Amino acid sequence: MIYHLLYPLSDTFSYFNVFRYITLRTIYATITALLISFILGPWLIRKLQLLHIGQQIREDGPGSHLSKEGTPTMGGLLIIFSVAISTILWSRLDVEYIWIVLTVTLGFGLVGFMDDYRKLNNQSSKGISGTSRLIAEVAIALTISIVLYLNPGFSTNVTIPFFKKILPDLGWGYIVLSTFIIVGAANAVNLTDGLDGLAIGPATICFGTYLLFAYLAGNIKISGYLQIPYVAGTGELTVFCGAMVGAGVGFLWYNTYPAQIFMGDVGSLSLGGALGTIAVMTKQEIILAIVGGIFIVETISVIFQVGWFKVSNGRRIFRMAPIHHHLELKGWAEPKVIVRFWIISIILALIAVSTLKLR
Ligand code: 57M
Repeated sequence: MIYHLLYPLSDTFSYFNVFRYITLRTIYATITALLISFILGPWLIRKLQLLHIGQQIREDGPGSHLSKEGTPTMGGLLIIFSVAISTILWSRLDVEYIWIVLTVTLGFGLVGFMDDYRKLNNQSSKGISGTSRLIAEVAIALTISIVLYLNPGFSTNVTIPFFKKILPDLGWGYIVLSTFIIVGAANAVNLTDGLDGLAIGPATICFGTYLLFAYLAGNIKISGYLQIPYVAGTGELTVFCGAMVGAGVGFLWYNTYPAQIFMGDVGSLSLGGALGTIAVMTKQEIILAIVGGIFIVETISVIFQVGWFKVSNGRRIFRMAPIHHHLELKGWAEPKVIVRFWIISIILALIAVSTLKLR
């Protein structure tokens, strides 16, 4: 919004010319989202406590979690609010991709909110049925994927990490892949959010990595030099990713161990849905499996555990899935699991960025 208000005045006030730069607007989007989170965090925590919007802890989980009963949840509302305000303030609102990613963030956030609300109403850790939730998520992701498919400026080629010459064109199949990535990312982040800061840390690192990818994909010269797909307009997604980084760090201030607030499904689903959408729109779809490797490992641990549990009549591969609970039950202290997962996320992000040159 600021761009549309002030840049046109740059003929009269030349210093307003700075607002044309994505880098500057990304920096201030990050700072704005961070400040909103810092300032509103304590207020929201108090409000949720007053409204008794506290986490229900399952009996069959790690014993150490029982003391978390009643921790304020739905903190994802703060993340979504900070990101939305900051993005609308600092990005160019005439770029379709901004509205697409905001729609997914709010849409998946609404699905998560309904799940959280149902858990609170039932006073149990069971929310809306998995099927209803999945149908809603697929409906949102499918709509977005079709909108992108029908956009003449958006390619249905898939970027394969390490191979610049291999760009398979999936045609309408891209709609299926895009839907899978968005819904998969949302649920992978959701599964991972089981320890203090365990989801927001890697998610913030992922958005920081895609901040770079979006900037490169939106710059015709640099994308040409790196031989990565140029997608006109995705440069503005740099601003959104900056807002996500700011909101993520701001939320982590209160979600770090011992957490004063949980993000809830409203947060985990919106973060993951937004991340999957960014990966698709920047044409860095597959590399999300590297950048978001922590989310992939967490999800695979669940798939293997549940699968083996069923085929082996109740035997387990892990002491408990997802893998963060397995490590807890092996004796790793919660902060040790969390920080080590952050370190792995940083390493994966660096590897992912390196693939831009290793191709
Ligand atoms: C999402 N939610 C946390 C919080 C957060 C199939 C099965 C693997 C599904 C899985 C599941 O239910 N996943 C749901 C994970 C929950 O966190 C809430 O949910 C939001 C995110 N969606 O924002 O509101 C609990 O996680 C802890 N937590 C923190 N700090 C945080 O910052 O400590 C969350 C955020 C919170 C709190 O305790 O209550 C969750 O874990 O449910 N189920 C599981 O993950 C369960 N595993 C399991 O059932 N394993 C079995 C299956 C696979 C056969 C097995 O391995 O034998 C575990 N989760 C819980 N208890 N709570 C174990 C049992």
